[in-house]
Amino acid sequence: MHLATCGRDRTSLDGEWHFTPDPYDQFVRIKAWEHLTEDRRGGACTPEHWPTLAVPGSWNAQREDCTYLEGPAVYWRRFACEAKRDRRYFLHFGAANHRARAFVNGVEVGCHEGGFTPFAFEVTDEVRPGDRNTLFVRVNAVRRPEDIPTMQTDWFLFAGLTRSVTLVETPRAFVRNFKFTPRLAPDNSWKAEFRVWVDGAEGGEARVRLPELGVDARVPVAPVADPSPWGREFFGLAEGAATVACKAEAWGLGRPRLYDIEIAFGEDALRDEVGFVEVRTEGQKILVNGEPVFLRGVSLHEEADGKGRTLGEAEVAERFEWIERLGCNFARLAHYPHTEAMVREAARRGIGLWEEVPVYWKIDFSNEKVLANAKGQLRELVQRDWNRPSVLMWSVANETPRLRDGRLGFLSELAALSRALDPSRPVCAALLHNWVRDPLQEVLDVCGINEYSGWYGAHEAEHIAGLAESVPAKPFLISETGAGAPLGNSGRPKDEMWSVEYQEEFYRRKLAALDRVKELSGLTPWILFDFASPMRINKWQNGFNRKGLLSEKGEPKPAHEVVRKFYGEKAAGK
Ligand code: GCB
Repeated sequence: MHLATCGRDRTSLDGEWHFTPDPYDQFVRIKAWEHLTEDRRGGACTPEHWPTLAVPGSWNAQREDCTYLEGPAVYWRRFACEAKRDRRYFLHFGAANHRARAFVNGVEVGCHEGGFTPFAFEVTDEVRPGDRNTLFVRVNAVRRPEDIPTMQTDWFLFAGLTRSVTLVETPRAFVRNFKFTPRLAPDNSWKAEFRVWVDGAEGGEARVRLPELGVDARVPVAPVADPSPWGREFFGLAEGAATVACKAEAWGLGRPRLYDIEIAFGEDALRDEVGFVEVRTEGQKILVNGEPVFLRGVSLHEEADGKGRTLGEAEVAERFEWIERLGCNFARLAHYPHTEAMVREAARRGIGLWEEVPVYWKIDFSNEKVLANAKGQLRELVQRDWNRPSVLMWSVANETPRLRDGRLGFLSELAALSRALDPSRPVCAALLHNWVRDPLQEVLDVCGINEYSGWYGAHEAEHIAGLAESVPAKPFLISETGAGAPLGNSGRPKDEMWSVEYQEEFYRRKLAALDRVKELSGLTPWILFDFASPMRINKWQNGFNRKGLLSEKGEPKPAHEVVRKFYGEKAAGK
């Protein structure tokens, strides 16, 4: 179960860490965490001489000699801890891309796989009072066929400790996580379920308060009978739920109403923000708070020019300014979980989100371990973000090949897990539109369709006209469409691919054709801004996927205005 940290005592371990590439895997072979930890030889042998690197951050983006290094590599730092007797301590990693092992004072405290979701290791028994605790983290992002993502992706790796690291202090028994599920009643009031998980106690009573609404609910917790959906860290936790009627204002697209919430157990408390929103599907419509919506979206990668996959507050705000300037009420966070700060900011701005796990292209669907890894990543994402009203749907995959062995069973299990964890949100996936009905559509609640005619393949208006027939009677949206053009490359709109005029004309034709598909629930064009991709090696690309409506620096291409105008008209109800 995810360790929620909102409103907790935490010590940031961000900053400069000592770092070394370790291509021969010396660290593991000589058990360096044992030798280099104690200053046995007068300190001469500690890693203090390794140059430093900023955490959070990717080594690929910070050191020229590490641009294409996948790993392994080792980080080291000292940290202070009060190590009080009656408290527990956890090392919390926002993300480590993509396999990590951590060692505190020479003892291995845990390992983790999956490059985009948070995880925490308990270190209560290892920390000592004082400021000389040592921490090694070995990170490895060498690609393997059995990884998720696997050998080939159309995005740059950006390996390392890419998100913040903190030391979390808790009482012996504490609130590990909570889940807030609001349901809209026919009279427009709300019934909210509060589910609470307590770590370190057999039972007792949690309190949930929403001061603005006068809610003060008691939630009895007890050891749970079926821990299967919650993940291995669940054992030793207690769980309970209470349902409360509330008269609250709804959170909606463009209407970001949030309420403070406090979840307490004994002396421990989490403080967070929640929103009252309900998402469901009916026939071919997506309903937000009972009203059908058209999702004016855009896809984006988590990337900032020169900073890799590590966004600070300024970059998060800038991305939302770009999203809003385009006239969007929705964004697809492709192709893996983005930083939690993006999801929180979307909640504050009233922007809906599609969130996704990196089950991308040709992963090894017939391997049980791969399935377990995918489930772990999905579980960590859903448990991190299930309380954010901005999340409208969970995506379990992108463009997975229809005829691949084991694929349907694998993705059906992921869809089932998503529903077990969070039955309140539709399950979706991005599918490749190729005229043949994909059996995965039957498993989903919302179908995303990646449709590139006019870029990959001829420009066929009929291709679009047939869209509605190629999906079952459920909501669908265009999860990708787009054309590549580096900023400033001018040419003939009709036939000069890679020119900004071709891209502009592509969007004119595509949007006009899509506008005739009355059943369409929305679109998330590919993509908001250009992004780094080592598989893009022709002269127009130069290591970048150039399908951005903006350059990687945020400068608009002519197609940006075409999409902006279309969304303006859609918002005005034309
Ligand atoms: C796709 C993929 C996306 C690629 C895009 C492209 O279908 O889902 O990851 O970047 O096409 O540009 O070809």
